Amino acid sequence: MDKILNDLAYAMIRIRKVEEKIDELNEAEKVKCPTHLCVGQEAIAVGVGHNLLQKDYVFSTYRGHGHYLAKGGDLKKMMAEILGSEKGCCKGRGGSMHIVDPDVNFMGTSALVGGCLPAAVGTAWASQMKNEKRVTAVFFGDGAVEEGIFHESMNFASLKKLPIIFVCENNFYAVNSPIEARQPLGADIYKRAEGYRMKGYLVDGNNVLDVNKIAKELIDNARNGDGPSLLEARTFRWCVHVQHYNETLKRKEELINWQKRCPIKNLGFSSLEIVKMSQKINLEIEELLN
Ligand SMILES: Cc1ncc(C[n+]2csc(CCOP(=O)(O)OP(=O)(O)O)c2C)c(N)n1
Ligand SMILES: [Mg+2]
Repeated sequence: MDKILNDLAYAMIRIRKVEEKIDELNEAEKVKCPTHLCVGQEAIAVGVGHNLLQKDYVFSTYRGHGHYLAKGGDLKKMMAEILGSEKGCCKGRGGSMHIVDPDVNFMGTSALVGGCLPAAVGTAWASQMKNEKRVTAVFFGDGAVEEGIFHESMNFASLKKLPIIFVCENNFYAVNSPIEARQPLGADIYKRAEGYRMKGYLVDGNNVLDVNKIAKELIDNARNGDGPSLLEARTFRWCVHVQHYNETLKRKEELINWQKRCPIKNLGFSSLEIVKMSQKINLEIEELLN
């Protein structure tokens, strides 16, 4: 296995193990804030994050633990934040839904659906004005596409040719509402870019190599002044919307099918290799929690 593949796998397993630990802490009633886990969706955070530089900006959502870690965020500061400690990246005042850490240019997450989109566009505009060659990546869910602010943000970013990539994690659900109950059939999210004269791309969000490849191209384009793009990454969340890991009976069948396409298991590592990496990560987590 080459180094990149190994790094991508390790980063995804690390996010998964952290989310599992948070679930455990939730069950033990140690977490005082709402937590939205990203289990099943790790490949998107990792594939995009792998291609960003330290100076690049990331904005995300309340489901943002994976995005923060993939940007090089400090796991200790994140766990402290989730546990409401002064040692957290926001001194324990923000909690899981409001992770901000300028040390790694992770500029924020929001409890508001689509809430970070305009801030990300503004940041990209500032980078452009200062000719800094910095790229902004903004993550959001399929639900945010139904918000007016998504369209305003896309319009302005395209008009100004801003160095930003819009990354839509399409997990087909907003809370318990399936996408077909919310958007017209066939309204592929990536195609919305066309209306703003922006390039739109579709990728298998469970394939970290595919995400990594396309993200590199789009980030390079943005850095070179070719303007923004929209990336729709299709995936599935393995947990209920908020707090607990356990999936409801309602989505069980879909979940079983998506679990067969686990972004970690399908990378070709042996079970033993996965166990070894998991053990190392679990040790890291236990050490920092002590
Ligand atoms: C502006 C706004 N409207 C509604 C809500 C309530 N709400 C919280 S999460 C959510 C679902 C969003 O789904 P999606 O954007 O697909 O993200 P996912 O949770 O699937 O990652 C909704 C409607 C909110 N927080 N903010
Ligand atoms: Mg969704």
